Amino acid sequence: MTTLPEYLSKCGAPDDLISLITLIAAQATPIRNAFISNQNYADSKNSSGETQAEMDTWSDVHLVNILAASGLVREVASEEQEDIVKLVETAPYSVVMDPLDGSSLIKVNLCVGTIIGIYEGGCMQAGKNLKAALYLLYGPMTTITVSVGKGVAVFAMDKEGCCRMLRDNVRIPEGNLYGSGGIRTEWLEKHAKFISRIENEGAKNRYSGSFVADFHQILTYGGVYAYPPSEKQPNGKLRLVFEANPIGYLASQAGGAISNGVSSTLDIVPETVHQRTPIYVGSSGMIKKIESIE
Ligand code: AHM
Ligand code: MG
Repeated sequence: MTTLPEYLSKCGAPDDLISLITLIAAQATPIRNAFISNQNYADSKNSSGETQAEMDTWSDVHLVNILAASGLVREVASEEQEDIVKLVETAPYSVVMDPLDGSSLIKVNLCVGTIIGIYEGGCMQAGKNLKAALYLLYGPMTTITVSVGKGVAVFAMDKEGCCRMLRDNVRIPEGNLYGSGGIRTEWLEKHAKFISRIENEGAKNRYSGSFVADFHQILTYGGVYAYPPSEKQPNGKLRLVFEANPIGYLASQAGGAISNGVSSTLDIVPETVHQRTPIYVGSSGMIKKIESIE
């Protein structure tokens, strides 16, 4: 079975990008091993005002240290850090990351993940400029879903830590699963119309509370993951830089799409590191539907 570095090399990725991606993928083992002793919430809050889980900060510190030691990274923008972390000024790449997405699910042992985007140059670029994106999913298996702009492939980590290909040329089908965040009574009219329209067309609700895990399901079976705007949160909950952009890039590489309900979030140049955006991501037909509703 093709290994992760073999696949990246076949895609024509430069050697330093291959090293960076394989280094990040290898962190799935220490991160997974840390779950057992980091089960609780910490006393701290992140820049979005959310209480941090011990695993949020553990994985953030761990990944920043690893990226710093690699010498390949200029800047890191992390969901768990107030400001962009400056590393090696002359290094080729910058990393955007959600070190542990879905962290409220750690206590209940549901699937969580690490989301990564890699840019050439600095962090504050539109998602369409990403050179690579990947996520590590800590489910029954540890999997790595990756794109370097040549489609999407999924790897599973074996017990020696080697990432072996499970699926290549992944395409998001026009499926009928949906998961929507927010509270139904607080949904705005456009979102409520969209959900009722797709439900009437047979869409089935599946929502776990982990964006990365819910997206992985959509990537496989098709449908849409949404975190909509509301009166209280006009830009929804999720963040453009660490969550929407890497996942949106993977979705578009798999023939799907991402939108804020009006247009692609991949075209937005971020103004602030922690800015939020409404998210609709999944099968391209679903994204056309939400964008077509007034
Ligand atoms: P996190 O990055 O702090 O884990 O927050 C993002 C998470 C997503 O993984 C998930 O889809 C969403 O927040 C769940 O929010 P809610 O509890 O409002 O449904
Ligand atoms: Mg997150």
